[in-house]
Amino acid sequence: MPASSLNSASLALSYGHAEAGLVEHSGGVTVALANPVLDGPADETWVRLAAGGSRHGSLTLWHGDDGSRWGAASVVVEPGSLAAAAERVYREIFQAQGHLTLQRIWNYIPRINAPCGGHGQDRYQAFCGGRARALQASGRDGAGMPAASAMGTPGDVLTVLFVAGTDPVRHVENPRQLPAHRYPARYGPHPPSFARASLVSRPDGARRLYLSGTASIRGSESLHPGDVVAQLSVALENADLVARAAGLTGGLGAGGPGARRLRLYLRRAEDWPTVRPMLDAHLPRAGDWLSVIEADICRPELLVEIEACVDTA
Ligand code: 3EB
Repeated sequence: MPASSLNSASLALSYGHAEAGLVEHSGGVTVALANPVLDGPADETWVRLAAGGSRHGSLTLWHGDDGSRWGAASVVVEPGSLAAAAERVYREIFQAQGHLTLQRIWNYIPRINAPCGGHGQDRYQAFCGGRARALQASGRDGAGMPAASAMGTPGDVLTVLFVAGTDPVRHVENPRQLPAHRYPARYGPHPPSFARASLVSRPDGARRLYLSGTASIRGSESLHPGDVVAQLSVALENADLVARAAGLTGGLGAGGPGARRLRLYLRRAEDWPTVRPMLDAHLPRAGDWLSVIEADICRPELLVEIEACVDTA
């Protein structure tokens, strides 16, 4: 293949599709999700690919042209097998990871709030159980995991996207939230495992902050059930605290124009006009990239979650 067409191949996370799946095409690969787009771009291009994908079990793996490694699974979950599907995907991620460091993981969990297994558990908790078993099987504890998001998605497909690399990564916590792997058992028998953010340092001194899905949680408790405006305010505060804890002076506002990409997830599409003025007030800069996606949040009382990627020189 001529270098020019290799250079144009890219990996994008893309919302608003009739069906979820990995779509390889002449322009690269699209990780397609069925969540509706409420505003802003439907696609987020993450990296230019240096080569075509290779298979590893349920994963497809790619090399980014910047040395990063990307992998994705998009698997149909048969009834009753969400935990097993999550365990399989995570076991394969840990195998594929080799000597690389995980930087960021996105999880899209079909019908995330639906009951599961009849012991008062829901599907998010089942997903956490499968992920916990894979962690245990690979001899890890939850403490070393990178930034992540775990969102609901319509249909029956579990989608997991991750990026790993050789650059140094510092995982960051929020001083006002309990680390997720230490959540008490009332949020589920197997706590989630992710860092609030992961800061990647490039050889040229540039840094990238991957900010996890961030909700209205303090300590381990959900604040302001049912109040989307108050929830967004806490989520934005949390995001800012984490960005500052990562050393970004200026918090979530760090970096020059175009340095920040932000995604807002809303459980209820009708809340977008309500919260839009708040976001406009928090994102006053030209060049800010904002995508608004309809998605269920992992706890039923939560209505909004934000995630971000901030590049600084
Ligand atoms: C929270 O703070 C909200 O299970 O990987 C955010 C990011 C959330 C990642 C995960 C869950 C996850 O607990 C939920």
